[in-house]
Amino acid sequence: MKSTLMLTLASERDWLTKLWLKPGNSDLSPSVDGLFMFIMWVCIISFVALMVPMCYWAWRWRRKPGVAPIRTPNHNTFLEVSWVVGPLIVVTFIFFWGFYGYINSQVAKGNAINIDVTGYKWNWDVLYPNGAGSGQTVYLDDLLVTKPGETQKTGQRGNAPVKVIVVPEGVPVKFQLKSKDVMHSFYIPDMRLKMDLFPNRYTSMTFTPQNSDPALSAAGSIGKKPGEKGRDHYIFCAEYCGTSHSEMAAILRVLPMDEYMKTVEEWGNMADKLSLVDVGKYVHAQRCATCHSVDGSKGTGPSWKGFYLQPVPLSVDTGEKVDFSTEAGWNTYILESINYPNAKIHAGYAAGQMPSFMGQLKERELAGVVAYFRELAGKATDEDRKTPEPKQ
Ligand code: HEC
Ligand SMILES: [Cu+2]
Repeated sequence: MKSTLMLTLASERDWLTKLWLKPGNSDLSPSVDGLFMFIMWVCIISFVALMVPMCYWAWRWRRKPGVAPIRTPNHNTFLEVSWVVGPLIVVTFIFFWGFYGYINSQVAKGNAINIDVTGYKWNWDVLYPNGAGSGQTVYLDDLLVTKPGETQKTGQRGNAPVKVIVVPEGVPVKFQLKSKDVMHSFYIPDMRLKMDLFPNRYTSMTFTPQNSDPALSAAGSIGKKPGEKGRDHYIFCAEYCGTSHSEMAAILRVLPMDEYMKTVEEWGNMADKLSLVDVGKYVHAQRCATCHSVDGSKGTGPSWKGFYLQPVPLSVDTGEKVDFSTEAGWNTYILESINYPNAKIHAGYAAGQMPSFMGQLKERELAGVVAYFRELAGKATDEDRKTPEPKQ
């Protein structure tokens, strides 16, 4: 009965609903929108029911010359019981409706696809079940489609491009959320979902994306090449997390299931399609850029620019002789730093900051990182820059 009522309330989409809410795109939207509008109507009705009699009575019983003031009654059991019990019934109803929606956004269906999201200052990392990360970045508002088939460049909003996160239409997905540093909040207004991310703690959200038709895309067709499929939605960070908080956005793209599979597979095999230097750049952008700059500036970790083939000052003398003047010596040092970051510590940097990436990078990605180090030192070879032949 309750769900029929919610559906009716939400599917009406009267002018008042449209004023507050853009059309929802997940299985949760009818319940959330219905509850929102229910509370809205409770507010409107109680406002009118209280304010109109109040104004009328203030006028009706106003002080008149020659009329003695009437003593105010100080007790009315019927009234007192009804303004306690009446609202209690309404808020209890609201509680269970909200709880029902909350549980639906928390308990994932058995066949849900698990997507790992890590927030950090100031971007989102995604990890798909096949190990792929997001393989596409776009500028917000880069392209706006005016009429079908016609695109108009509108310039860029924001300094940094944001990642595209794809999800399949009609299949439940579960985002598993955590943070690397401070609190963030993963907010997808079109899916009616928002959940905080914490360091050292997992939170999650689950929903079934609906409708991959790009025509009604709430976020426009951001950075899409003509013919690219899917419907785009904004993702924001909704917890003030520092300097570039306002640029901590992403795009959620709902694709038909087969397109989704193709895209995630392609992103997983990214390393086989790019030159070694580009693989290194890609790995850096996806997983290392928060701590390692490539312009020589000091971050949480040392910059990757300018150190290759230079001696690295180590804070503890392990007694081991490292020959930093040869490529072999440096490449060994890079690989060791990725697998065992605490084996040797670059002087001036803290131990225990860099997580080990052991087993997380493929061989070609490791070679790519080394090639990128060479590139940043102006020592990349033709082999490093060569795009591999497509495999048949
Ligand atoms: C959370 C921050 C952080 C992330 C993310 C990170 N690193 Fe580091 N990295 C550090 C710190 C701090 C040091 C210096 C201390 C040390 O030697 O462990 C370092 C040192 C290194 C060094 C040694 C360089 C030198 O000049 O001594 C290499 C190579 C390296 N990291 C590679 C990587 C790669 C590759 C990735 C991404 C796959 C990565 N790091 C991700 C923090 C990070
Ligand atoms: Cu944030």
